[in-house]
Amino acid sequence: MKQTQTHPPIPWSPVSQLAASPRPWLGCALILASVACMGCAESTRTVSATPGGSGGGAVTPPVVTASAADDAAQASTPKPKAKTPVFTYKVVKRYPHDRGAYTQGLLWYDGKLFESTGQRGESTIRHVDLETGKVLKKRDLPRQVFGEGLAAVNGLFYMLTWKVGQAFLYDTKTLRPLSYTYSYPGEGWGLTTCEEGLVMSNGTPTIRFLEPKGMKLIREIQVRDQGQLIDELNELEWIDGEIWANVWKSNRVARIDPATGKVNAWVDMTGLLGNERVAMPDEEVLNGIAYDEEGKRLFMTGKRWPFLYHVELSPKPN
Ligand SMILES: [Ca+2]
Repeated sequence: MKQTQTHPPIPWSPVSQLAASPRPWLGCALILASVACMGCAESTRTVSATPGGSGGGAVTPPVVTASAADDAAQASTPKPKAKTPVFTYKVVKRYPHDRGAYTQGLLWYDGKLFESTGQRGESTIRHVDLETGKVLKKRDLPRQVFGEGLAAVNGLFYMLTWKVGQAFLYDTKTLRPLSYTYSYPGEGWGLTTCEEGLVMSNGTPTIRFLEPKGMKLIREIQVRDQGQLIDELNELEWIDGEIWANVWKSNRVARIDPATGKVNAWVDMTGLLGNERVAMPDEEVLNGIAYDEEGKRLFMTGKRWPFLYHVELSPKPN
């Protein structure tokens, strides 16, 4: 843990005693002298501002109350950082999910559920029936490609790949692949959209904003919680003006300010899978966030999980 920085003593402690003395003028003079020495214009203004005071005429002794002095003292004392809020969840409904689906992207689009899956030789983009979990339509990616995140913009699905630096494009109505791909530098992990265009993670604390056409970089942010970089951001979802991101191999979802990269809150999804088993618990982790904006439904699942969950969040008690 970091040590709390100790500030040098400041001449505020006598203030409340002086203010409580029967000679407020003396207290005030000393206070003003102290303030002037500190060069603290804001505190000076606070102490000398007397309700009803004016700039001319007879000078009314400023009144320094204990509470005003306390306020000033508090203003100059470093406050402990507020903890990042944490949300917990309840399951509204559980739906079947294809245990063969190594989920990399989850998306509610045009009233339907879409999913992208990974692993070489198993990577697909698929339209899934929410109620039954059945795959209604799917396209296989080339066998050598490891599929990653999925998003839709301007009538096209964009599907990332892990290490080949190519995004595959599909018609959103037919899932027919386009004849070209877009290139991007580095690895591809999660993908979502916002008004600016595409929002992409790459397994680091960096989130990039990209133009849909050609996937050119617009800007990027570094994601931090309490100043600490948050690594291995994975599946993404844009929800009500925030970027939500799975942290890989954890049950945590970060809710991120898209302007600054600050983590506004955490969502703790511990226990979502319940007593259900996966073959490889270290690999087959929470990784799938989709939001039905119209129905205000939040869906989450994981890699090769037997279920997909409609969940509702609430602040976690301390
Ligand atoms: Ca998503």
